[in-house]
Amino acid sequence: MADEKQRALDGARVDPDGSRLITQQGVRVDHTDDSLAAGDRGPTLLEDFHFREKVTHFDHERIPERVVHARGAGAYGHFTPYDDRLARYTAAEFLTDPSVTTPVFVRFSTVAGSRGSADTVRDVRGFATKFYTRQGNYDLVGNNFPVFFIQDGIKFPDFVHAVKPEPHNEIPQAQSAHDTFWDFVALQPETLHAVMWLMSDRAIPRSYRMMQGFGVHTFRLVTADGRGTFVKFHWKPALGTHSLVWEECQRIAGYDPDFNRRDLWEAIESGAFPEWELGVQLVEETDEFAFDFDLLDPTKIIPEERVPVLPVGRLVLDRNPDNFFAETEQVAFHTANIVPGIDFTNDPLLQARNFSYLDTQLIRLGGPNFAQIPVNRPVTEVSTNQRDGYGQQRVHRGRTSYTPNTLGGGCPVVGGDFPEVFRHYQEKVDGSKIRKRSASFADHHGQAALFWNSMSEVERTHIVAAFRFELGKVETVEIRAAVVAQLGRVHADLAAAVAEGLGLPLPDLGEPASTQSSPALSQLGQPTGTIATRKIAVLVADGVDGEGTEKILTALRERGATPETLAPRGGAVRTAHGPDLPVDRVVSTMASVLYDAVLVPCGPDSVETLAADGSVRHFVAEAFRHRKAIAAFGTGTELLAAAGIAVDDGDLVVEAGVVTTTKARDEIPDGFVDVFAQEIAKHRAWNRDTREVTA
Ligand code: HDD
Repeated sequence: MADEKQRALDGARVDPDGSRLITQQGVRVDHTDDSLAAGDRGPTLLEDFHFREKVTHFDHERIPERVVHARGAGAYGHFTPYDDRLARYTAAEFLTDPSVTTPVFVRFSTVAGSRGSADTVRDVRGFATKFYTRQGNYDLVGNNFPVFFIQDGIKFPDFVHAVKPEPHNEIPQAQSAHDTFWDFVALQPETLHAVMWLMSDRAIPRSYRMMQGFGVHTFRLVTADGRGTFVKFHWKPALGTHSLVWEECQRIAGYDPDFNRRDLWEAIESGAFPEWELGVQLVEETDEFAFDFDLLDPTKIIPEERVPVLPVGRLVLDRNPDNFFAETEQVAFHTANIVPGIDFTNDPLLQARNFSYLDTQLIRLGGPNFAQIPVNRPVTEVSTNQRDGYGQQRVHRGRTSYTPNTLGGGCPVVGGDFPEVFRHYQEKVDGSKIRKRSASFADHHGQAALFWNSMSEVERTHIVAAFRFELGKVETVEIRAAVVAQLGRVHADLAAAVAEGLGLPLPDLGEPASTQSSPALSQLGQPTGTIATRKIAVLVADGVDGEGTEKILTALRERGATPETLAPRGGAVRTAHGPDLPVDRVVSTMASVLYDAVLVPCGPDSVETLAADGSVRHFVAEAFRHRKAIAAFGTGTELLAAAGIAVDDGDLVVEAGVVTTTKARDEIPDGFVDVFAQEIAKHRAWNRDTREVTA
């Protein structure tokens, strides 16, 4: 859909069709493979302007990567509010007028790794949205965790230096599993709540399309008559919130380091547009002190059971960028980009961010004119007295660039009424200048315990395993012990389990820091029932039951899934009875970790070939160990047996995510695909016992 933003971008888009080689100065050249030299084997001449232009441009093609969130992927889309239910709270048109669809650009990212690092590392994911509203650009620069690691932005350089690669040898890349990070955690217990999220499955999302987003801070909505309401923003993915398992992440980092980036790109290219629902938690100003934590403390959530999330609108991403650098790399988000109807609070982390984002763009994008870069331009008019600076693209006419003036007719004209113009929320502020954390920010363990209490058994097992993995990589034993001591102040069960795995003595164990829980924090209780865009590996070889396979492929595609046939070699496989079946992938180039589920069709010859190949048996066994849905029909079950997976014979047998039938061809029972789809939609068969099967 060509919205206002896309139409504006059209002016900047350049297509290569039929164009000739012309230099930046507009001169046509006929040769670009050899430099101008003095003689056959002589030196290159300085006057070779074409050579110099080409190489100079190349020499300057890199800009500094983002100091955090360097690796990311972005897409365009649009946001539409469901109705005017927020009109009572805000003057922001894009949140309250259902007839207005606002173009957006969203960039997802990891935090710690460099631009070239792998996607599937254990990390926070950025979820930054630029709304090109008719009242100006609004940036909601959030993460997939609702809490942050520190309470005051003055600690941000310390926190980032601790989590980034260590400065002496730049190791490790994109990992929190090293001494400096955990040293910081042990000494700075305000990190603990976010660390719980980091050790949980939230830190390893299956897809950007399957993760929640949060504005994190408490912001303010402001009505036309200046009334404020506290607000927290939530994004909920239509496909549900799902994660990888840790072993998969490590393997995918090798098989496909672009796993999440590719997934987003391919989904949009295929027309399966990712969607999120925007929700808000609203708190009246009069209830500012109604909680046992401070609303200004970014290490705290407001439990959804306490203040429900009100759904207000829908975000759809439907267009990939044309050029990664021009758009995804040059997009510049800034928490201080707000529009009438939205305002800040005194959250000290937010206040620091309001300085940092503008500052960082100046070095990253080379000067004060980065808002003129096409992806950053608002869809509204821009009219300022700002002139000059690196990269100035506009030709400002006239004599005046100051206010007030008479020579320029008084332009640009100031004035107007809120919400036509932005006006700051008139918060009363009164206090002494002090450098001191508010006592209301003092509890660092309560919500870490709340998070632990809210997890299912499986999720807790993953958290303990993550702590053991990460702390196991820490070389300084005292740091391991200091972190475990902090965990002892969160919850005895957690600390004991981590200590046991590390072979450390039990720290002092008191009462849990909280006995409360918030079921909404658990990912597992929230299945969505859809298998749309799920990738299913279909293992085939010559002699496969083509008829049965086609029938199931069709049924899976009808449900929106993406089945791919994998065979020992490319091209097509001969089927037992009908036409050849095209092969999508050669099995040796792929791994089960790149798929959500596995299907093994019938075919005695096909299965014999596959079962004789150790890497194929490994493929199936690994999918089993990662608790993915697996289905087999007819003799396909023999490959499961060869991989060590025991199945009972029957017309339709379902056992902990393994769906089988002895039938093949047109006798495959109708319910087979339904049941397989149900198992895939559950994301994993958490009740599966995987101990007997090694991959
Ligand atoms: Fe930040 C980038 C999210 C705290 C300073 N941050 C950045 C991005 C996201 C976040 C998603 C990537 C934007 C993009 O895709 O271009 N940051 C957060 C969240 C925070 C947070 C949710 C806490 C609630 N950040 C934070 C603090 C500071 C910064 C406290 C500094 C005091 N963040 C930056 C930055 C970055 C950035 C250095 C790097 C690149 C950029 O801004 O454009 O200014």
